[in-house]
This record gives sequence, C-alpha cells and structure tokens, in this order.
Amino acid sequence: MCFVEIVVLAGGTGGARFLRGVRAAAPEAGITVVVNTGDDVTMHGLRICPDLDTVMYTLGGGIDEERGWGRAGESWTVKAELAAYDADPSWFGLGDRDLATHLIRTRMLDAGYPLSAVTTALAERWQPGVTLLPMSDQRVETHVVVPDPDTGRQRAIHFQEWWVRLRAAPDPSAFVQVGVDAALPGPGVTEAFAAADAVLLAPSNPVVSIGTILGVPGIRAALLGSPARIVGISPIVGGAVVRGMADRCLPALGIEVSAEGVGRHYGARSDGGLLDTWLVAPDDAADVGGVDVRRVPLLMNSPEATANLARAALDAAGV
Ligand code: FO1
Repeated sequence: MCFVEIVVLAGGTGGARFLRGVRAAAPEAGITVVVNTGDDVTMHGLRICPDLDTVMYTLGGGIDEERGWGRAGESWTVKAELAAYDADPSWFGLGDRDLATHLIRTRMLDAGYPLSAVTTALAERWQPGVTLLPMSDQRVETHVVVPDPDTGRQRAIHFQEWWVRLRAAPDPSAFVQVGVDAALPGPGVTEAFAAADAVLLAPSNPVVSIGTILGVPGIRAALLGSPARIVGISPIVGGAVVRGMADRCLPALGIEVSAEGVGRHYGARSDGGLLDTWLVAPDDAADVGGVDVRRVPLLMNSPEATANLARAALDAAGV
C-alpha cells in the first residue's frame, strides 16, 4: 500500500478506542485525528480538554481502561483536599496524575501558546502514533439547555455539569456551542481533509462530538471538499448506545436513537450530507437514501474486533 493519509473525526472514549483499531489496521498509514474540544472546561483555574486527553492517553497507553477517561493508576488526593476546602466544583473527577496534564496545558496557554501547539507538546510524551489536531484553537464550549429544577425556566449549563454532575438526567432542549461563531478550523485541519485518502467519522456522539466539530465554520466545507470517501460508523447498536449518553442527546435534535436515525441525520454526501458509506451492526436496519450501507460487527470488545471494524471502514473508503 502506498503511503495513505487517513483523517478521523473523533470525540472521547468511543472515538479513542476506534482509533486504536485504525492504527492496528493501517500501521503504515498517516493518521490525523480532528478532535472535539466542545467538552473543554476550566475548573480550579485549569483548562481541561477531556476528548484530546482521552485520545492522547488511550493511544499513548496511559488511559484508565475501565473508566474510559483519565489516567491509569490514578489517585485522588488533590481532589479530596479541594473538597475538604469546600472548593467547588467537587463533582468533577480530577486525578492527581491527570492534573499534571492540566497544569502544563494551562501554563502553556497562559504563556500564549495556541491549543494546537500545547497538544503537540503534550503528545511528545505520549507518542500516540497519530497527529492530534484540536478542531479549533479558539474556545468553543458546549452548553446544554435544561429546565431549571426550581423555576422550571430553561437555562444553559456547561456540558460537563450536565454530563457528570447531573448524569445527563435533565432532558436537554438544545445544545449551544458557545464561541463557535468566532472559531476557525484549527491549524492543519482543512489541509488534512484536502490531502486525505480516507475520512472516517468515528462512533462518537453525533451531537456533541461529531456535530460540534462540524459546527466550526469552514470544517464541514473542507470535509465535503475532500477527494476521499467519507465513511461513518454508527454509535448506536440495536437501538441503544454502546457507551456514553448519545441517546440522551439525539432526541433534542429530533434524531431517532437508531443506526438508521443517525445515518439519516448525517445524510448522503450526494445529497448535501456527509456520508458515502454508513457502517451499521449486522442486525440493524438502516435505509439511508443515497448512502452505501454496510453491515459489520461494531462492538469494539477486543483489539481484533476493533481492528476488523477499522479495516471494514478503510475498505469502504477504498484504501
Ligand atoms: N466523566 C465522568 O463521568 N465523571 C468524571 O468525574 C469525569 C472527569 C473527567 C476528568 C478529566 C477528563 O479528561 C474526563 C473526565 N470525564 C469524567 C469524562 C468526560 O466528562 C467525558 O469523557 C467527555 O467530556 C465526553 O466525551
């Protein structure tokens, strides 16, 4: 195989796992990951980038496999000390090892380095084997519109508060990307799509991960202008999410919680949508007009299964 350039759009845990499969299925390829930064949050004065860290740790061998986020072998001493001071927020899991990443990132951002440069610097240690590109160097934060428990009035809270403190319990009526209008595609993002031989939409949250990336002005057009085929992998299997809470996000956009619903939401590239091919689980129906739908095992429950899934996606992309 000649040198192949693969571009993957990804969010957190599911996207990171899928990327391990892509790396295994195409060890000679150049892999560039455009990562969602809408989940980013500032807490205790530190800038935290959950999806960038989850991909970096997962591919760098530092992830806590069971949680799917944060560092393996973690301890929570600082978190306990903060709680002892009643320092809010105490509901977010800041691990001692993980804190080093946030301290370095915050120091570099404060020194004026853009997030993309910070990400490159952090990845030096972890050697993820892929190029990590934040979707934007400008801050874009996902906020969730939910009814206020006391007044019932709609109010926007940060995604992390909804996702972690409230466990996505309140029904969201909308997701807002704060700052997106002033955001530009991160350095290297549009170039990556132009040079791509394959573009993959990882089985990440279609609303707050894939949707947030594509909401950055210029990214959707760059994606659709790519010479590569665009292959998506359904994050919904058998009408349910495999992991995460995409099922709590989809209804807010009127998207059916099914492989077919998400496929139709992404739409056919020939019709102004995103997809050339849509991969769904063997038992899932997915009649998505204008899209090549293929049934493949989607459960990433072993390195082999994950590599096979990635290989199926790359086959569909023709690489
Ligand atoms: N997810 C949780 O469910 N609980 C947490 O306390 C938590 C802390 C956390 C800290 C750092 C980090 O990088 C991720 C963390 N996550 C936590 C996951 C995070 O909320 C989600 O992974 C993404 O934002 C969605 O993909």
